[in-house]
Amino acid sequence: MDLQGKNVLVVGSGLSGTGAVAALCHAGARPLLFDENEKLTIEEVQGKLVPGTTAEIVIGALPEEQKAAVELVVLSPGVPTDTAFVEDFRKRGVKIWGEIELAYELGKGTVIAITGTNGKTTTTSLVGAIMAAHYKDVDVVGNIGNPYTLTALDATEETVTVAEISSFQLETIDRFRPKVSAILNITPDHLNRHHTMENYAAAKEAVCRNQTKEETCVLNYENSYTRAFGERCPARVVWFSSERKLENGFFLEGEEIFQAKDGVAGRLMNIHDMKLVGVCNVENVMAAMAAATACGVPMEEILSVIRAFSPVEHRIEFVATKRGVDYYNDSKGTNPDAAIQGIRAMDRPTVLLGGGYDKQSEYDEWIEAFDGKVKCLVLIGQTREKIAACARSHGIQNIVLADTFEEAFGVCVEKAKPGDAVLLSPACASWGMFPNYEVRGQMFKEMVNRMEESC
Ligand code: UMA
Repeated sequence: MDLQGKNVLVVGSGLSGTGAVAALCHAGARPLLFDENEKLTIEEVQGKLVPGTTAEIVIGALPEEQKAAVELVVLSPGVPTDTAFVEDFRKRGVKIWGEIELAYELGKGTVIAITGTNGKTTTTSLVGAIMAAHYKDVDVVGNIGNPYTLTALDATEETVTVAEISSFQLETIDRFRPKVSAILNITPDHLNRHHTMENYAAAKEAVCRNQTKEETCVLNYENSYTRAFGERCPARVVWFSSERKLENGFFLEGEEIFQAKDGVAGRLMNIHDMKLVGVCNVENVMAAMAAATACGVPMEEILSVIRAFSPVEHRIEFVATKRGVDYYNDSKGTNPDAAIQGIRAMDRPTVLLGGGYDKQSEYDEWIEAFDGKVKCLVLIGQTREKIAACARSHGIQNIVLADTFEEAFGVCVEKAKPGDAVLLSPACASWGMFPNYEVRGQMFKEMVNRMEESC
């Protein structure tokens, strides 16, 4: 689409919206930046714009005459696609893109798109590091926190863009067609937004919608959704498995990772030769190997980056030992499935700090994964009562409900004894108490680091 002179409505003035405005300005369009949050001021939003870019700004409600002039809508990922507001533009026949589609339309070069319920950020960072070791011009963008629109305009045919893409972002793609896609796993998450697991899985699967057998999709053989999707996936599928030998693909056997081609398997590396820990990370590593191989990176180079790669911040991240207690920040455990990986990684009595924004998740499987290790469950946020009731039904009695994050942290410090662990792994998004999981994790780390060594 030629954007020159087009009236484009950008909805949401966060990272994606301001990134989209910048890209639209460079493309010669006329962006109108709209945010429904009435608490914002025009000056505040103006202050968030990328220097050198301008947009008309509207806060609260969009007047009809401005609606009527809109020729393209660009939605931020946090904006639901099934509201009357969005439906109105659909009825008017106006195209609705997400920020990812806009960036894709403006960008050039090779795109690798990584999605899945868990492991996206680690895998995206790892693939980004592997690509950067082999190619000169590599951008790591998307849900990881770096809007794709900010790099798309500078991309050339030589650029490799490694994008972490969420289900929210995939709802609004149109022609987005990565050379390599990966769906790491699909487990319940964001059901308040997608309503059903079918809708959520369909959003994830959309990452391959425009791919053909000329492109590659990396899929997890051990996830029921991705395994079933492999049958109808339009791309060439490369499998990985943490549980069985595969005829073709990447698999874990014992402590070794193998790559198989037509039934012949070659050993690649021992899992203790990397700094990432846990089966979930072995899966992420195998997915990264598959994606990088599909982009022509030699295996020796891939392995040397994997050996040196350190875990991502906020994901089962060791913070410090204070008064004999090990503190771990797993703020990125924003859904039960991710939080299961967090508690599984603990090998000692643990005081677990959980709870947060209600995404209508079920917590039974997470609580079953406690496996006798959780000596005290400290809960905050909207979900604290629901989680407490679920935990009680699974026989957990030592539960403390706290009103604030600071109060919850104080309880953790008080309950943990030398030799224990304190784990922030909320199984919930941070929204409502924090702007995002990074701020929550950062605050936790600051509180740990401020503690005195001894009482
Ligand atoms: N807004 C509206 N109308 C609405 C909803 C929101 O006007 O109906 C406005 C809000 O008032 C706010 C703005 O939109 O001012 C926020 O937009 P946003 O929620 O899309 O947030 P961004 O700052 O653009 O950040 C988004 C992603 N956020 C979400 O998907 C919720 C970030 O992922 C991503 O890093 C960023 O784009 C850059 O690509 C965060 C996230 O939590 C980390 N993602 C979820 C997850 O990982 O589970 C999907």
